[in-house]
Amino acid sequence: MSKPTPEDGYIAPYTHPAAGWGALKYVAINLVKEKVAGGKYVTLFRQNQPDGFDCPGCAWPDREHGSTFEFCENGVKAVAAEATSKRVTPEFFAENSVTSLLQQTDYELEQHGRLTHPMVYDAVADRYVAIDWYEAFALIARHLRALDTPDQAAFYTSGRASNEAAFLYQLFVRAYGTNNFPDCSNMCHEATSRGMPVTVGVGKATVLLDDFEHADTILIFGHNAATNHPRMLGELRECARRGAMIVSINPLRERGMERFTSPQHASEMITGSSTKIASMFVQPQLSGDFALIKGMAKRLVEMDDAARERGEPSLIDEDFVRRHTHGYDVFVADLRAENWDDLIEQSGTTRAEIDALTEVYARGKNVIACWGMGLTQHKNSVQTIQILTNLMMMRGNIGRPGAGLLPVRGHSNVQGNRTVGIEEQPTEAFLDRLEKVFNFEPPRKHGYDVVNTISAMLDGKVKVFVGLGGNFSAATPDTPRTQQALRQCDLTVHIATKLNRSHLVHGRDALILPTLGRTEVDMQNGVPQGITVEDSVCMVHVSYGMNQPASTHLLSETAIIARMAAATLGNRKIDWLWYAQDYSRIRNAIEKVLPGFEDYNARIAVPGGFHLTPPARDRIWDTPSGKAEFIVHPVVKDTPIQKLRAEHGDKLLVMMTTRSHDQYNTTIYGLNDRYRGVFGLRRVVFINPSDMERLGFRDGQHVDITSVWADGVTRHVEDFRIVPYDIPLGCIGTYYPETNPLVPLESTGDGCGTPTSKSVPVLLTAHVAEAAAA
Ligand SMILES: Nc1nc2c(c(=O)[nH]1)N[C@H]1C(S)=C(S)[C@@H](COP(=O)(O)OP(=O)(O)OC[C@H]3O[C@@H](n4cnc5c(=O)[nH]c(N)nc54)[C@H](O)[C@@H]3O)O[C@H]1N2
Ligand SMILES: Nc1nc2c(c(=O)[nH]1)N[C@H]1C(S)=C(S)[C@@H](COP(=O)(O)OP(=O)(O)OC[C@H]3O[C@@H](n4cnc5c(=O)[nH]c(N)nc54)[C@H](O)[C@@H]3O)O[C@H]1N2
Ligand SMILES: [Mo]
Repeated sequence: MSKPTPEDGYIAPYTHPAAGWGALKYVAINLVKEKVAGGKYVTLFRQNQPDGFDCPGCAWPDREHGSTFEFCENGVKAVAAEATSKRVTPEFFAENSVTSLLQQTDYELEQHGRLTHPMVYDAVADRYVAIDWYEAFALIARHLRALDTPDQAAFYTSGRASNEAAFLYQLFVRAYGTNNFPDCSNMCHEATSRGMPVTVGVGKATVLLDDFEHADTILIFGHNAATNHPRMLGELRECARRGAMIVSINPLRERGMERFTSPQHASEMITGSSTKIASMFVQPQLSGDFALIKGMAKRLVEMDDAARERGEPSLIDEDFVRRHTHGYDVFVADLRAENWDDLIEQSGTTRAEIDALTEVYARGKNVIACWGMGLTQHKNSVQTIQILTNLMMMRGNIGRPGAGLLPVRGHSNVQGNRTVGIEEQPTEAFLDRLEKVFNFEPPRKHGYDVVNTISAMLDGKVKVFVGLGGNFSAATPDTPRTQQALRQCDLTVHIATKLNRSHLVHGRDALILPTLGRTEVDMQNGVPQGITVEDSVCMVHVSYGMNQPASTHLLSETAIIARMAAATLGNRKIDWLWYAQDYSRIRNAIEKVLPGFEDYNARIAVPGGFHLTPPARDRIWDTPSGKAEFIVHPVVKDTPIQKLRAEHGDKLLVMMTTRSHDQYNTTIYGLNDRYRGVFGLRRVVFINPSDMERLGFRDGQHVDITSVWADGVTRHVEDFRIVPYDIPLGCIGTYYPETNPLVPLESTGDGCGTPTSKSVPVLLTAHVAEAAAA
C-alpha cells in the first residue's frame, strides 16, 4: 500500500489537550471556509449571552454571568454553518437534478449553503423548481384533506425548533387529528424519558449548573463532552481543580476527558498548560453498563454489610430510603442473589474495577451522574437508566445540593419540544388541558414514533410526511428501507435551513420550505421576535436572532406552521395567523396549558430565564406510589446478540455508531475527528488490535461490514478503513450516519423504541476490491 496522503486521509494520534489553541485554529479555518462575512463575526460572540441568541449547537446550559464569553469550537461551527454566505438558489436547482445531487456525499450537500426559496419537486424535469408560499401551503392542505384519516400523516420534529414553533405545531397536528409525532428524541434520550419517570417521577435533570460547585464526585457515562458539549469541559475543569473525582465510564478513553486547555483562561492558553479532567477511566464493553452498575449496587451492599459489622455508619442513606423510596428490600434481595460472574462477564470489566468504582462512589458525599448516547441507544437502555437512578437513590444522591441526575441532552431545544407537547404518547392530563383551553377534542389514541412511522410508511399506512427540521432519511436506522418508505409517500415536506439528503429522497409530491435559523432576526409585524428554549438543566430562556436572514423569501418556522395550519384547517376555530404575529401570544397559550409556565412572558425577561423545577429536585416523587421506586431487573443472558454470538462465534463483533468531532448529527462540517486522531476520513472502523490480528486484518486495510439480524434482510456497507484503537475486545466503532444502513429497524430498546444504534451485531470481511486484488 502506498503511503497515505492527506487527500486520502490519515491517522495520527492526537497528543494535545482538548480545546486550547487547536480549537481556535479550527474556528478560524471554519469561518474562512463558510465565507462568513466580517460583520457576522460579532454574532459569534453573542451566543449564550444574556441579550444574544441561544447557541443552536448543543443543549448544555449557560452560565448566567455574561462577563465571560463561553468559547466553544463546535458552537462556532454550528453558528458559522448557519451564517455561511453560500446559497442554494432556484438557479442551483435548475443546474442540478435530484438524481445528480443524490450522488453527492452528505458533506458535499452541506457545503452548498442556505436554502433561499420555497421549492416544489417537478417529476418531469427531475428538479426542484420555485413555488410561491401560497401555492406550497395549498398543496399541503390538499394532501392532508384528501387522506382517509389524519393518522395517515406523520409530523416529525428535530430538536432545534423553539418552544413557540413546537407548541403551535403540536396544536395544529392535534387539531388536524393525530398524535403521530415521530421526533429526534425517539432516537436520542427516549430511554431517559421513559425510564426515569418510573423511578423518580420525572424524565429530566435534577441538577442545576450550580450543583457542580458542590459536587465532589462526577460519574460520566457514555458521553463525549469535548466534541458534543464542549462547554461542559469548562464546568468539569473547575470541578477537577477543586479536587473533585471525575470518572469516565466509556468503552473509549475520550481525549476531552483526559486533559483540557481552557480557552476562557488566558494563562492556560499562553503557558500551554492544561487541566487533567478525569482521574479514573473504566471501559465497559458496549451495553455493559447495566451489569457494571448493578455490580456497583451489589458491591455497595457488601461494603455496607462490612461497615456495619465493624460498627461503622451505614453506607446507605437509610433516612432517604425510608422516607422517600419504595421497594428497597426487594431490590437488595435481588442484588444479594445476583451472580458476580454474570455481572463481570456482561459488563466487560473486572471485579477489581467494579470494586474500585464503587469505592469512589461510596466515598463521594455529593455525586452527580451524567449520561449521553452511550447509555441510551441499546436494547437494555431503559433498564440501565433505572438501575443508575437506583444506585444514586441508595445514597440519597438526588434532590440535594451538589448531587443528582443529569441526562445530557442533544439538540439545543429537544427537551423543550417534549415539554410543550411533541410526544406521540401524550398524557391524558395534557390533552384535557389542550381541550379546555382550545375547545376542540384532541385525538386520544397514541401515535407513531420514528420506528413505527417508518414501518407504517412501508405498509402504506402513512402517506404524508412533514419534517420540522432534521434529516429523517439519514438520521434514522435501516437507511435503504427508510428511503423506500419515504419514496412511497404521496407527499414529503421539509422545513429546513440547509439542503440535506432527506430533501432528495422524496415522495411523489415534495416541498422544501426554507426557514430562518436561530441566529437570524425574526421580524413579525415590524417587531423582532424572541423565541424560548429549555436547556439540559431545565432552564427556560429567551433567544433573539441578530443576523440578517439568509434570503428575503424565508419565513420563520412559526409562520410556516401557522400558514400550513390556516390553509388546512381554516382560521376560524383557532386564529393561527394571529398567534404567528406575536410570539408572546403563543407563550400565553403555553402558560394556560402547561404547569410551571406561570408568568411566562415576564419571567423570560429576566436574564437567564427561569427554572422548570422538576419535582424530584425537591424530593417530590411524581410516581403512582408517591415515592421514588427501586426496580428489579435481571441480567439478561440470552439477548439477540448473545444468541447471534452462539451462532457466529467470535467473528461476531458489536458495533457502536458515534459522532466525529466535525459533524453535527447528519450535518458533516469536515472530515476530521481530531481528538481521535482521524484526519480526512469518515469511513473508518475502530477495532481492538488483538481483534484485528485474530480476525486476520491489518492496520489500514479496507473492509466491508455486514450486520446480522434474524429477519433475512441483508444489510451491508463497503469500504471502511481499519484503525487499531483502544476499544474493548469484541467491540468496534464507526461513524453515524455512514453505518445507519446496518441498524435493523426492528432492533429497538426495550420499553423505549429507540434504535439500538450503539449495539449493532456485525461481521467484517475484506473489502471486495482488495480481496480481488490480493
Ligand atoms: N458538535 C456536536 N455536538 C452535538 C452533536 C453533534 O453531532 N455534534 N449532537 C447533539 C446530539 S443530538 C446529541 S444526542 C449529543 C450526543 O452526544 P454524545 O452522547 O456524546 O453522543 P455520541 O457521539 O454518539 O457518543 C457517545 C459516547 O458514548 C460512548 N459509548 C458508546 N457505547 C457505549 C456504551 O455501551 N457504554 C458507555 N458507557 N459508553 C458508550 C462512545 O464511546 C462516545 O464517547 O450531542 C449533541 N451535541
Ligand atoms: N446510527 C445512529 N443514528 C443516530 C444517532 C446515533 O448516535 N447513531 N443519533 C440519533 C440522535 S441522538 C439524533 S438527535 C438524531 C438527529 O436527527 P435529526 O435531528 O433529524 O438530524 P440533524 O442532522 O440534526 O438535522 C440536520 C438538518 O436540520 C436542518 N436544520 C438545521 N437547523 C435548523 C433550524 O433551525 N430549523 C429547521 N427547520 N431546520 C434546521 C438542516 O436542514 C439540517 O440539514 O439522529 C439519531 N440517529
Ligand atoms: Mo440527539
